[in-house]
Amino acid sequence: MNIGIVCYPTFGGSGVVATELGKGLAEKGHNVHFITYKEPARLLDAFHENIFFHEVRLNDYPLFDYAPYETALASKLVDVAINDKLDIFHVHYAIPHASAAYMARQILLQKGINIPVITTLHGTDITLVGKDPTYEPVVTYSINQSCGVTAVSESLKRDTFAHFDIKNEITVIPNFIDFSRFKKTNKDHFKKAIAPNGEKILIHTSNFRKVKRVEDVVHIFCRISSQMPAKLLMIGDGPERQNAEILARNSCSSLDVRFLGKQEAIEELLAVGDLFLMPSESESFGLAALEAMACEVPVISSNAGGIPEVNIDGVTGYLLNIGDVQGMADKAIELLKDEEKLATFKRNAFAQAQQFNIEQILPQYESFYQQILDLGQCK
Ligand code: GMT
Repeated sequence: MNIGIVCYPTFGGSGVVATELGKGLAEKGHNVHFITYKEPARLLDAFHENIFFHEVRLNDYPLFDYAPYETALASKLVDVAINDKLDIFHVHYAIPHASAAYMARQILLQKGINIPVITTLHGTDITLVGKDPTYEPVVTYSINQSCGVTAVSESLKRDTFAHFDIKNEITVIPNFIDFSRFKKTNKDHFKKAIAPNGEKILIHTSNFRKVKRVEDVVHIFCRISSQMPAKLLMIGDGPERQNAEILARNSCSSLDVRFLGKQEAIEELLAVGDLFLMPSESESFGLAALEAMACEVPVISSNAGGIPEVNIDGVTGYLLNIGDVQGMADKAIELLKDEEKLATFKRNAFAQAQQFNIEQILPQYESFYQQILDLGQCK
């Protein structure tokens, strides 16, 4: 198949899932065309056969306070669809990708070319940004006009029906993990450098947006480190990083907290972790938690959104109410102090992550594509 994938090219979850999906499809022999404003972060690691990148360029014009990205994207989709004989558009994150693809599809139909649009909903496109009246009518319309719609969790599917007037079916295809990359490896030298006295290592990775409650991460850690020797690795960057750094400096030993910024080889950092912290306000799935679990790191998380579909309370970690930093710290301390239980949770985390093995999930996307193509004409 010739597949056109539209996504945000950043380290954010939807971009990561879209890129890993594209890489997996290309390995199976499909031609995958990424159409976005920058080469996706996870494509930069190597040259990939069957993968093509088409940059959406925005020409500067003095009239524009805001350059019309959606128009440029739709035009690029038309161009790539014709020249590279695409079979299908698969857009990740509804805003503005679903409406741009809808526009491209209409233009192509006028030229006698029928290219179905599949929209994958990822989270904040529904639970936060998309339901805002600024975008809601267009999001509702473009979801309803998509030929196929998928959501990354049952929770996100429920939220979509709750917040929007959706007439389309939504198929849940969960996020996935590539175990050839995310696996426990021996990084003892690195562990020694981070925790020279055998301190337990806690990890948080995110885009440091408000929804991640990074200040909670610091509060939880300070409570833990007051009870036992521990270190915290804060990985990623974003608007809340500075507040979290100031909080860490003022509330517990800043020597025990390291802010590492954006990192490419997350799996190497996860390899030294004992516990992952995800106190998010909202999380449609929690891909970062799954990445940790694949590397045998149990998770202390909130019970928001789709997290309970990934992290199992009392088995792979613990789930507490949003904002319950004391409860999260107590559970973390309990687990970190009980070596036997910690080892069991690490094994359980790995076993649970296996359910989301790319080898099982990727064929679900392939058969979904085929199902949509077999429908022939849609809307
Ligand atoms: O979490 C973010 O802010 C990034 C966002 C995105 O779309 O890039 O992540 C969402 O999609 C991920 C991949 O499907 C999910 O694992 C995240 O849970 C989801 N984030 C939220 O719902 C807040």
